[in-house]
Amino acid sequence: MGRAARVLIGGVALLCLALAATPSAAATTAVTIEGTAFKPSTISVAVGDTVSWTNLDGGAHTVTSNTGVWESGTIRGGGGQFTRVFSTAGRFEYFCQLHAWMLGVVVVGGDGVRAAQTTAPITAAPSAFAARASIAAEPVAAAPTVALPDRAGRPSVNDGAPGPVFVALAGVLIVGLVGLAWVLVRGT
Ligand SMILES: [Cu+2]
Repeated sequence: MGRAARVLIGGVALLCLALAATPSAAATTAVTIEGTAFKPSTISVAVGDTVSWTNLDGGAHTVTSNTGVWESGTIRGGGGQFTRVFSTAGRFEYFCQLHAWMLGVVVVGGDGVRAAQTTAPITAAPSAFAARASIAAEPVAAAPTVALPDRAGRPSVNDGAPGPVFVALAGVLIVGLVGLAWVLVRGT
């Protein structure tokens, strides 16, 4: 075998090794939310993969980690999405805060990890009380401003009473009108 052929074979072998050592590109696994359920409810992905949830129901849902690892917030109905990258191996159970019976699990890891963890039953969501407390903590849209009477228990500086500038202008106006009327009456 000539030198050129050996160099070529060596180069090709090195290239193959490099390609084999390169981690495969991270994938995205899709979960749909429909019929008030996560479909599929159990998925297994590799470390570094992305999971994307798409809400096909009419109403809102959440994708909430049972152990507080993540919180999607409200995912609106009609196509709202939430995506998350799972960068550590493990078993991650989640539920919907608005429908605590909606349960799912993402199993992240090598094939050995996944084989063992994917078949384990999904445990129940945290208590409804915890779920409600967590929902209450979410920011809500500001209520429309309503003019209220004097706030109870707090001394009011200006509520309901005309300001000093207004009083002064009204006084000047009244004096002027009275003066004008007096001039008109005297003129006739
Ligand atoms: Cu829901």
